[in-house]
Amino acid sequence: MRSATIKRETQETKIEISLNLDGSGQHDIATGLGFLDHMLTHIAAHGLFDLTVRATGDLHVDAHHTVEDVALVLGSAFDQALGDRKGIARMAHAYAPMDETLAFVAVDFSGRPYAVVDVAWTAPEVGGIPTTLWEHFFASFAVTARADVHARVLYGRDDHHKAEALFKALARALDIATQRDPRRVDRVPSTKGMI
Ligand SMILES: [Mn+2]
Repeated sequence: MRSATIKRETQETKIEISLNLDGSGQHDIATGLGFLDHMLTHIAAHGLFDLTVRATGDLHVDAHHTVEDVALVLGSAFDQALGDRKGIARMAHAYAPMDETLAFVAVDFSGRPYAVVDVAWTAPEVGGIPTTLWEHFFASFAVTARADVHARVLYGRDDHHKAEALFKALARALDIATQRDPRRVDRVPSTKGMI
């Protein structure tokens, strides 16, 4: 089973995430932030991952710690579920349109954490969450997933659409990158022989 359950508790947040890479898109997500739930649901539904997320964060402060820590734990879940990364496609990219918006995400489960996020937001907030936090979400995810993640909104007007298209593109890219390619058998997909 390529799956993982990760619990993380700090004085700021308490988070538990279960992920099955070879799922069917079943999801049960509650973070206390409706818009974050909406985005994580897209990862499950469009990545065909089974995903359970429970988060209790210091929302009386703001959304920052909850968004950040959910991203960190989600990245850890991908890292753990992928194990030694043998046989996976490793690199993938996807475009996702949503009405007037077009988003692009490329991922590489390279073992080398890096994130580049290029989005021109229209407003300072979307769904009660500062739009700048989405860049932080992708960066935090990249660190613990030990992946290179490039995310870009090519154009669009509506910030809800921009965020949603980004997460749909992330989901599709993660699905393809984490799939096993039978031609690789059990080889690590790196000329170094390890990731
Ligand atoms: Mn929506």
